[in-house]
Amino acid sequence: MTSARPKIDFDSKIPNNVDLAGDRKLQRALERWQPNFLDWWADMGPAVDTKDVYLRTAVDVGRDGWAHFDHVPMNEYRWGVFLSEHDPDRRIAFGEHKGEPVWQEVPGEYRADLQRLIVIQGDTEPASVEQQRFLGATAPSLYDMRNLFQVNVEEGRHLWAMVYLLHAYFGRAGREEADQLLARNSGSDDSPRILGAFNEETPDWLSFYMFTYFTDRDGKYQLGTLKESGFDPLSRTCEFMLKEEAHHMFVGTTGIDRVVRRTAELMQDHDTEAVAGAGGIPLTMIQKYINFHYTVSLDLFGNESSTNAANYFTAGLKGRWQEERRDDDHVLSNDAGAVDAFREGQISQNEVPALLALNQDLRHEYINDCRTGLKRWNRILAKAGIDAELYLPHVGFNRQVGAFAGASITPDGRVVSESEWNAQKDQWLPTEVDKTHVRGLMHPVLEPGKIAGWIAPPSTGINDKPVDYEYVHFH
Ligand code: BYC
Repeated sequence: MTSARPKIDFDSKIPNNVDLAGDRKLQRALERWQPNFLDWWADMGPAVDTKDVYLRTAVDVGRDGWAHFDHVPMNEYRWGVFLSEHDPDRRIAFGEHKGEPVWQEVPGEYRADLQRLIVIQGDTEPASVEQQRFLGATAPSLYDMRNLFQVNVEEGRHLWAMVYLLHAYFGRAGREEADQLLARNSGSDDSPRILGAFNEETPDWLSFYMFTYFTDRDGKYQLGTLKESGFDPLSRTCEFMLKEEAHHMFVGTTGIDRVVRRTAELMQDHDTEAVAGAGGIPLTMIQKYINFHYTVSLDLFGNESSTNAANYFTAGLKGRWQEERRDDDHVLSNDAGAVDAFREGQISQNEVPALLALNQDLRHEYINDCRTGLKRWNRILAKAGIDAELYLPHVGFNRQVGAFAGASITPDGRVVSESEWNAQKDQWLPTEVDKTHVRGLMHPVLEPGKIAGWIAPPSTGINDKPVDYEYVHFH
């Protein structure tokens, strides 16, 4: 494989490796969008006033070293447009165009579908920044505050990535969609974000770690399928976004590790499961937060049986997770698959053409990946000698989208009456009392190296810096 490293222009207003300077019209259009983005960031981005933050900035896309770390004032962060390396030999790996060279321009017949996929992806990025806007005020340590802001600036960059595609390839309609990405807002009554999970609140740090574990992980899988796209600029954009995404999931995984570790310590110290009085988060509450965030994230995979997904695949727009490693014909027109179904009050399965089953196929990969976190957290509990396990609830529990939408299924997969479900739901999902307890623990800890009492410290710092490094400076 030959691949070409695109040249980086870090001096222009918008750092990029897409030769913006060579396309004045596009450059001007993006430079007109830039102040609107900065206004949105000021209104909707992190609400805590800082002097500067130790942040990673993308400066290259090569294999060795793509990021630069330094203290930067957040509003001076250099949000740039970066596509991963270009492979001139790349061919479409699936669908009816399998084997043809990838497209450098949008094929007319797929314009609407591609635009829709890019808009949905783009909509989630600023939504998450809006959801996390107030968390900085209650950060459990400077290390965590820095991680929050890192996630926020990179979601901002991912918005830039999608806006670049809309401006560069979708003309006036694309520019209008780019404006709309700043006009919709998470949780707004009049113009909410497109997907359900992105209109939920992230009011406390336990929710933040759950969001970065479960919801960012949907991002990993959706970006992984768009990375397979026959539309090469989308593929290359997503490939690079995935690099940044890894840290976001690390924040979630290790964040929940640390909450579980601290809860285990408190359980041992006080010889009780009821650690709320000792300033901790009881395991039962952690389980409820898992139940909630996991199930709203399952909804992000759409319907189990989807003609949209079939059409995207056949057209070569959205592939499967690790498409090229799959051992089949990559066309799937003669294959069958099974999808979840809920019929006459019973959990069952439907046999459907494999092409229709692609959302469930991706969800299956996602669920397996989610299980790795549960194993880690249960290992922490076992090591502490605690005889309790956290788990993922049944896929039909608490669903709003797909076969199980509205069904009354318990976390252990029993179908019950609606009244029984409602009578028990406070044992399964966070109640106002739980949320109030968790929020009540959220007090900022701003001294380097110090940590809030409800969470264990991290085992290492960022970029080889010590845990007690001054990751954030204030005025
Ligand atoms: N909420 O045929 P179906 C991330 C709609 S996260 C509301 O099953 P499809 C990130 C659906 O739009 C990754 N509506 O749909 C994470 C469709 O509407 P129309 C974001 C929903 O298209 C953390 C209708 O129901 N990226 O990056 O197969 C922080 C029929 O459904 C929902 C993507 O999602 C829902 N949950 O599947 C920051 C990738 N689910 O056509 C970032 C792009 C379904 O009838 N999106 N509907 O009007 C897609 O690939 C697909 O559109 C979906 C839905 C997987 C979302």
